[in-house]
Amino acid sequence: MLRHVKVSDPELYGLTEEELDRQEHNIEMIASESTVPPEIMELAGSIWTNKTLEGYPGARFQAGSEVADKLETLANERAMKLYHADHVNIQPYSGTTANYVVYASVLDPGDRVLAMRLDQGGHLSHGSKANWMSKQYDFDFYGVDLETGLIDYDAMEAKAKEFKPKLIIAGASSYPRLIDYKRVGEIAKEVGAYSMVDMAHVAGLVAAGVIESPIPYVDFVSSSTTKTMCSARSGMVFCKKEFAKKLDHGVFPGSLGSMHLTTMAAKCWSFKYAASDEFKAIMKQVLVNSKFMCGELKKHGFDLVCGTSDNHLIVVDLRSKGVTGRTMQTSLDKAGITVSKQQIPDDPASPMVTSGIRIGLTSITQRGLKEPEIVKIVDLIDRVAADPENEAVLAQVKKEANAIIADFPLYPAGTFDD
Ligand code: DSN
Repeated sequence: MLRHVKVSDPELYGLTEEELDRQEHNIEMIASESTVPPEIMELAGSIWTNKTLEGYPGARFQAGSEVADKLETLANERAMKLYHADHVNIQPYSGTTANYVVYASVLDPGDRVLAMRLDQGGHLSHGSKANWMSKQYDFDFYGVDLETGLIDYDAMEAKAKEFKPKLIIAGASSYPRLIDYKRVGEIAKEVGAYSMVDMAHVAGLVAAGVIESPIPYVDFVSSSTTKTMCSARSGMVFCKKEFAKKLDHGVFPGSLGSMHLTTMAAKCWSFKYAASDEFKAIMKQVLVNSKFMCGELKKHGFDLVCGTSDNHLIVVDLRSKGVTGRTMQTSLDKAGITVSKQQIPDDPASPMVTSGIRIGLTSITQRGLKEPEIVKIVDLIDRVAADPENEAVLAQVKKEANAIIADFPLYPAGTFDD
């Protein structure tokens, strides 16, 4: 790997090797992560990076675009076929950028937008006060029923009628259940709003057909292509045919500049791979592993937000264990298990401390871990929760965590040999 960098910049080469080693030896369960196939790294670092390009196939601002035109056209065709969509724009650079371009396409400054609360599972770019979008548009929020943890669609509808938004956004960063996209689309129609789903976390599950797609039910669907899609660090937006021109204009020249042909090529590869039996089997197993881990966590006395999971992620409410999300994140990390701290609905702790953790199953499923390994991992998580500051416990757990993952290499031997 990196044979030229190895010679010209040994320091940076060393850091990259160190990160490979970290990923190889840790049980990675950050819900927004996955392990990209080597083809993604090849394409994301390929000669496409030399080409500057703006506009759309057949209408470019730079010469020498004929091959890139073929690439973007092929990628668009594959994406639309994979997701059964009328239209796609794959120029956005990330999931967050994909959200911004939808806003740029349909909103004017000061327009009202209704989105899910960040502290109950939403996303920063859906109008959080901390995000600059909150200064451009007038956001209000819906949330979950605090008893069940489930999105309260009746409250969403009532708020939509009262607030009269121009856009309603669904989709979340930390919501372990399925979202009723049909209902979201209906509520938006009822109040004359555009509807949008940010499917970043579940795009791979949707591509594989193991959970329902939002695409038939709403006007715009934005997404990143990392997370369950297991592709390059990039984004994409789908829309109904009637909004195609609006979206394309909102992307370029509306808000973005030259596209990244490297990640476009990588996404193009993924749109083919995601239709394969291999990818579908992985996504199916992600759901099996997630549900199974929920059962194991409950057996060990952990409370789960929403009671279970229907997707790739689990949110654990740690209050009954008397440990914070921040402590668990730090202690598990020391013990070779990587998760993220997570606010739970109505969290008494601050966002930096939190009362929960979020666990994602994609990466470990890609590596081949199944139920027997999950039994062991949950036992390790429980031992850390019981004694999170005990360095001897953490060292022993780390040894066992490393032993579990050692049988499931991140990449097959020889993948990065020259
Ligand atoms: N929103 C962040 C997450 O879900 O972890 C990054 O995509």
